[in-house]
Amino acid sequence: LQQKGCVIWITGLSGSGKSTLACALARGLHMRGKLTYILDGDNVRHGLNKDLTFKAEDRVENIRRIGEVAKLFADAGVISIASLISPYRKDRDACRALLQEGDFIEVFMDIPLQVCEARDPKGLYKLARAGKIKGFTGIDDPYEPPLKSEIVLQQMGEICPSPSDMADVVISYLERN
Ligand code: GGZ
Repeated sequence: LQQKGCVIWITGLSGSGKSTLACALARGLHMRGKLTYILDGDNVRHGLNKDLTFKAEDRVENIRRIGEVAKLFADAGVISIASLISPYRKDRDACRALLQEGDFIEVFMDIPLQVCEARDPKGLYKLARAGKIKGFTGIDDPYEPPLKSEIVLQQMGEICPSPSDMADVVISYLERN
């Protein structure tokens, strides 16, 4: 296997496009002959992390486990793509500390709450606003944006770049570094 593993850690609000970027990125890397594995919070919560809720201590554990698994994949030479809200800076930084310098690439989906809420693909923001989901990130639970992520993806005015354009930004970062 002619590749070095690393962790690409995608953080951001629900509805910011983390999973979509993860898929586009995996596709783009696959086309370049790279082996990837996606660890998506929402999916991992159906298996490995099905004992965890959304209260703070369980989110901490969700982030910790996904960080450890992402590191195992990276050790095996795979490009692991973690996509989870991972709202707490301290816990993302703990995952970063598991890897060698340069092997943890944090990608911040810097999409305003109002945009995520307008998308509301699963109707969860609506439920959170109605008080039917308690402790929803961005509504009544905190999100701590990264202060120095390797990559920040934003809208250009009203326009959000396409998933494949965003994936290209990440892939060119990987190629440069
Ligand atoms: C945030 C929640 C919540 C609460 C359910 N807060 O956009 P989605 O729906 O498909 O993805 C979100 C997912 C968040 O799981 P993560 O493992 O990424 O979160 S964390 O890193 O904070 O542990 C959302 C849905 O689960 N969801 N309840 N209360 N998102």
